[in-house]
Amino acid sequence: MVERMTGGQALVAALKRQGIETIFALPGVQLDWAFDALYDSQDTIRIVHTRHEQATSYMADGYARTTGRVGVCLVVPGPGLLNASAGLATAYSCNSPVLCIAGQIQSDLIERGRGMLHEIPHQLEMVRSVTKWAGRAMAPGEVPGLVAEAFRQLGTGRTRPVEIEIPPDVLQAQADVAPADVVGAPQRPNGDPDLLEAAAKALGEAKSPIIFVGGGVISAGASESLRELAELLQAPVVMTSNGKGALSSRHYLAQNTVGGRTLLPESDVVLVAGTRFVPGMNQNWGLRPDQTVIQLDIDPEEVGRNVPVAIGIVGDVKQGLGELAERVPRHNRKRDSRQEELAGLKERIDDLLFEVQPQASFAQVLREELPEDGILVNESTQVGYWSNLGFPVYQPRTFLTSGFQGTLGYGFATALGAQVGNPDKHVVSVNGDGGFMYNVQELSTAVRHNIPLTTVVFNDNAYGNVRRIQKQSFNGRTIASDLLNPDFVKLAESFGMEGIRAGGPEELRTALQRAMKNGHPALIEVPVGEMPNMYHITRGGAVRR
Ligand SMILES: Cc1ncc(C[n+]2csc(CCOP(=O)(O)OP(=O)(O)O)c2C)c(N)n1
Ligand SMILES: [Mg+2]
Repeated sequence: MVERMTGGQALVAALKRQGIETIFALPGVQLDWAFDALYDSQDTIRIVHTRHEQATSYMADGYARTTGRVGVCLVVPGPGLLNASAGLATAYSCNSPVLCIAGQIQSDLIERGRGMLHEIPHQLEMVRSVTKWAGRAMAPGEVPGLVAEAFRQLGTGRTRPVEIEIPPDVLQAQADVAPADVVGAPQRPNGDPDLLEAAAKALGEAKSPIIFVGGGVISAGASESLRELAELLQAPVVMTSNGKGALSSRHYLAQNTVGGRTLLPESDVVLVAGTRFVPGMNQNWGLRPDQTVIQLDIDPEEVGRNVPVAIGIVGDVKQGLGELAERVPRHNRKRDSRQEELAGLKERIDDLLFEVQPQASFAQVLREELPEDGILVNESTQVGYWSNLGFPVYQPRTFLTSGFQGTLGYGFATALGAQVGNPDKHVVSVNGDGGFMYNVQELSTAVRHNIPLTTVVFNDNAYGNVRRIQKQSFNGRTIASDLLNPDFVKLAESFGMEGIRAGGPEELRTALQRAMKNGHPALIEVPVGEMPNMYHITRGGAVRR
């Protein structure tokens, strides 16, 4: 039904039609008419306002990745959008469905270079670097279609952030606006049946198949099919840190990348599903030409990008793995259970990881205190690096990383968003003192919006990772890596939040129990010394076969 409304009202109506219930936002003059429209809709759309735009996009990402629903952030143009861009880059690297709504300068002055408030040239082109699609509305009547297209993009193919922008005069202007159709279920093409059959045959006939998976299995909701296929093939499932939870860590077939390095050389057919298949910084997996690679991915550009593939299947990973599980039995060898052998390998890797102290003991306490469905949001800090490999994850969407961006400082705000999206689950944010202070101002957001997140800060008064590398590689010449910190407990208290200091793993346990019970945000500071590096393990070759 056509209705007379402002562009701002058209925006809010379109978001409501898509079922949006939460927006992470920071206002400003170009957005006044959007916020005034949101004022009237506070019973359906909750506004969580932050203290810096970077937190709006991080929170939208944390919300999106843990719920599978679209996370929305709303920011002013120019500096506001630039501030949000590290969060968009992180969401981009983690294939997260984030919708960023940005302001613009007055519509008839765009790209004139007159120096209007918050003007940056080529804003739309700039944001395309960290989104899969971006668009602009130049009249209120265009707003519903723009929002619908944004949701179509979010639900089609590989999920990645998108951006829309609306100039202030368009948000203010009144017009007769017709609603656009609601975008329905995600449109994700099915894989080619002939290729799936060829893949099923190769896997079924393989002597020692192996499966590598990443976050794509989690965003596709393909865990069940993955487990079924892996069990049929008795194939180990190697999960990247972003793919943790695709198969429960309790399963004997579930392996981390250390296990992957150990098992890959003896595998003849390698199924790569929903992962870029890149082991880490400037390394490759060291495949041999006699190993057959089958790759399944929703993104055609990803197939064969990093390794040559014998069979490349473009399609939805859930449908593809389901089809493979259905087709493999017709080709499958008789296979004995590899439980004893692979559980043994896991144990040896766990023993090796447990030698990395104190990281292992801290992470173990975190796992023991976090419920089965609790969510851990990781960071670029010593206990975090350890967790990428060693932290057991039992369910999809319960372990977040910053993906290939490795964005220091993303964690605390991302965890706040995860907690907003999962009010009934326990969420724990792991931080170093360096990374935590990137978003320290959001302590205010946690209290203001009563987001009951438990935040742990491992404090070594340093960019510890950098300092250790400097010491080891540059003969003790450390520079720009020592940090001066506030008293974190007092800082938390000054925001009106519970602050607890924990001297070691067992005190961390008690602190976590207390924090998770109180139903309010809490910060736990853990003073620590320098921790050992674990490159000898991540680089591989450390485990005997
Ligand atoms: C945006 C960004 N800037 C800089 C870095 C480089 N970097 C990686 S780890 C690190 C230090 C982390 O310090 P802290 O959070 O205290 O953790 P710690 O290593 O001390 O445990 C830095 C500066 C990065 N990864 N991302
Ligand atoms: Mg530190």
